Amino acid sequence: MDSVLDIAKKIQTMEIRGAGTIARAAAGALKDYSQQLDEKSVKKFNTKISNAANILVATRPTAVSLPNAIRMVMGYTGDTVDEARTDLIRRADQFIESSKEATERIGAIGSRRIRDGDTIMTHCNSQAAISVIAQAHKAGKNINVIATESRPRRQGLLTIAQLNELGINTSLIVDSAVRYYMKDVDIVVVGADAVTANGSVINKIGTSQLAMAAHESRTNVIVAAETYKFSPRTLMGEMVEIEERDVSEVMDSEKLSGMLHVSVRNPAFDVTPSDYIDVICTEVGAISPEMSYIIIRDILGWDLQDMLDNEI
Ligand code: RUB
Repeated sequence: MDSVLDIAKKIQTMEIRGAGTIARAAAGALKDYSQQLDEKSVKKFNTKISNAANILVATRPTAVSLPNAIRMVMGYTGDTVDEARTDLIRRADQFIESSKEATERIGAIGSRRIRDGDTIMTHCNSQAAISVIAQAHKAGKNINVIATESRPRRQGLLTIAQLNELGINTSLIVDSAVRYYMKDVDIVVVGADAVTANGSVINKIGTSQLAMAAHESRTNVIVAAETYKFSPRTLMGEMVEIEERDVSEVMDSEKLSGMLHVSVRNPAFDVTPSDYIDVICTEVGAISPEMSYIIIRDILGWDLQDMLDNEI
């Protein structure tokens, strides 16, 4: 169980971060754990795997990629421990492989929306969004990127390092400069932690402000999101939980101790309404946000009637 707890801790502390990377790490952790178990009874094997899955799912509440990935791996079957383990490993490998392919495919699809000479604004650090930008650059388009710092964890610094490595001209700005620079932006490209059944997108805090500024200036917003970021449970009316992280990410908590009338809030994500999104680029195509239910039903295989019948 140590390896599972180790990955769980790394996800919690954000050493492992970003919705796709989190999902692949969790699938990999279940695979590794299954290989360490020397249970003889399949029942005990299943119980241990299921406990590990619960620990991993509880690490971060917002990225729907995490429960979706775990669900895909947990669909394993087998009458013996060997059969169960083999099927689990196959499913984990399949998820990890297809998730990487999805990011590439999203890049190929999304990059067609980028024109030669475009200035792109991005937020936080999304591998799917960077795939779109990278493939536009690879196709020979002359592009510039404006990347936000993304307080409080400053994931924008990871983005500028990645884009620099690719040789893409990039400017770093503080989050509050988004509207100031929007006049220079041709297209906004961001990732997603979750997409709801009604086409809203949950992504790093500040995304909705950026999308609102883009909407105001008639600038298109592209969301790059693998289909496993779509949230089946929102079909049943559930809301995606917005993680609120520790105050210490925003300011030194000790400095706050004398301030009896002050509290610090630190939501990690926000919700961008579908009205502000032009297209969601998935690995199965560029869709309008209104088509999200079709992804949940036809690609992820969830059916509203089944969910109601089985009280999921
Ligand atoms: C990361 C974030 C990213 C999405 C998509 O938040 O909001 O935009 O997770 O990333 P955090 P990807 O740093 O809190 O995990 O496209 O890599 O899945």
